[in-house]
Formats: sequence, C-alpha cells, structure tokens
Amino acid sequence: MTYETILVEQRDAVTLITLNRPQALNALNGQVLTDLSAAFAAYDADPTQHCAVLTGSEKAFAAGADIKEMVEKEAADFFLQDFFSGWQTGVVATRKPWIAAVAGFALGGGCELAMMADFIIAADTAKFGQPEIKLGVAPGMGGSQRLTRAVGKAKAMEMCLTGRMMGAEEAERSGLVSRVVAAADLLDDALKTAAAIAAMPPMAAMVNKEMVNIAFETGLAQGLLTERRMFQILTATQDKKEGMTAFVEKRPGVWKGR
Ligand code: CO8
Repeated sequence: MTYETILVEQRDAVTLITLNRPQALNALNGQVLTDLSAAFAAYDADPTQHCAVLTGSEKAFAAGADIKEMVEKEAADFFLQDFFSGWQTGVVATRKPWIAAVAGFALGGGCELAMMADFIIAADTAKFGQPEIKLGVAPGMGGSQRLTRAVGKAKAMEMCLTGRMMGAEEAERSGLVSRVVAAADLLDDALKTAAAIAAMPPMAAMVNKEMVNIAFETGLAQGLLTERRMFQILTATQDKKEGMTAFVEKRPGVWKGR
C-alpha cells in the first residue's frame, strides 16, 4: 500500500512508520490522519507484525496540527466534522503495542500524537510543548488530559498556559518519556526496543498494553479487578503453557500468539 504523507516499512516483526511532510515539519493534516489510520489498521491486522515504531525527522516529530488547514475553518465546521475525533478511532484504538520515537519538535498535535503511543523514547534534541494558547485555542487531541496524567498538574498547567517547550531531559524527569538517547541512536534504540517487545508472546503484549491503559481510565478497585480477570484469561492461552514450560526446561519460548 502507498501513502501520501508517511513511509511504512516492515523490519521482521516490527512496523516502522515515518511521518513524511518535511516541508511542513510533519504538521498533521487530514491526509496524515487518513494515512496513519490505514497504516495502524494494517499493522493491527497483520499477524506477522507485533510492535510498531512511529517517528518523524531529525528536526521535527511533528510541529502540530496543520494550522494552514485550520485557519479558515469556522467553529461550526470543527463541530460538525467532530474535528480531531478520528485520532481516537484511527490511532489510539490500535490494539497492538507501538512506540513513538521523538526527535526535534513535538508541539501541539505532535506532542499529543506522541502521547497516544504506549510510550515515548526521546532523542536528546526532543522538544515537547502545547503552544495552542498562542494561537487563541487549546489542545484538541488529548494534550490537556494526557499531559496532565503524564507530568502532573503543575507542569501541565504551566506548559499549556505559557506554551513553553520542555526539553528531553526535563521530559524524562517529569515522566513524559520513558528514556532519552543520543539523537544519532534514536531509531536504532527504538527499533531494538520494539523488536524486544515483538519477541514477547503477542497476546500477552496486547493484554499488558490494555491493562496499563485501564489504569488511566478507571478507579483502583475496578482496575485491580480487571487486571485479575485479564490475567486469568491469559492463563488459558497456549503461550502461557509454553512460556512456563520453557522456563522450567531452561529454553526460549516459541509463541503461537494465542
Ligand atoms: N502547521 C502548518 N505548517 C507548519 C506548522 C503547523 N503546525 N508548523 C510549521 N509549519 C510550516 C511553516 O509554516 C513553514 O512553512 P513555509 O516554509 O511554507 O513557511 C515550515 O513548516 C517550516 O517552519 P518554520 O519556518 O516556522 O521553521 P522554524 O524552524 O523557523 O520554526 C517551529 C519551527 C518553532 C516549530 C515553528 O514552525 C512553529 O512554531 N510551528 C507551529 C507550532 C505550533 O503552534 N503548533 C501547534 C499547532 S495547533 C495544534 O497542534 C492543535 C490545535 C488545536 C486546535 C483546536 C481547534 C478546535
């Protein structure tokens, strides 16, 4: 399949998706959403693919939603099109794990897209920010919610109200990214991490992702009950039997994905 705004390649069991609108610093327009939705759906549906990496360029992961696409739109257009809702159904709904590998600017919708990933690995050049306030608006793709959950109220509030950028080191200290690596190593590191995830029992990986996400959406008691039930369901898989048997027999597991 060919796409207009992204590049997609498979490296063994890892799908690498690269945002490719260099002339606009990977600004996210409707075509990017269409392309990403198709790429993530294809990844989810492909039984040979078990982890994905989404990345941008050295200069920009993505510099935000496409301002030029929004400048002439009126409130009724945004409302009637339920603008930005497609990111939830097209990207966030991905059931298999994926990592955002971020170098350079991740601003506005770019920061929000990175936060849709299961986790973010940042280059030391990464800069995160929610500068929408400077445009007279506010985050619309989850920034006020996901950033607050990631870094807490004080920092999220300061970033949304001032529009200032947060560097990679501060982002790691604040819990926004899992790790910072040298920019030159970003892609290698993210692909290696993805390959390690892809080598895990696939259904267990999907369930682990779902369980951690549930922690953000339910109270503790409901989350703990859901976790226990999901754990119990996983014990019925062939991969549970194989994983535990392989441990006892001191050999690597061979996964069936069910
Ligand atoms: N949208 C469209 N085009 C963009 C964007 C963007 N978000 N960001 C950069 N570009 C374009 C520039 O216009 C420029 O194009 P051209 O060459 O045709 O003039 C090209 O990319 C290169 O950009 P710059 O020349 O500006 O590059 P610099 O290195 O000088 O600056 C910056 C880099 C600091 C990243 C700068 O480009 C910038 O500030 N960009 C905008 C960042 C921003 O404000 N992002 C948030 C956008 S809004 C959003 O994401 C959510 C909105 C929610 C709205 C809800 C409505 C309901």
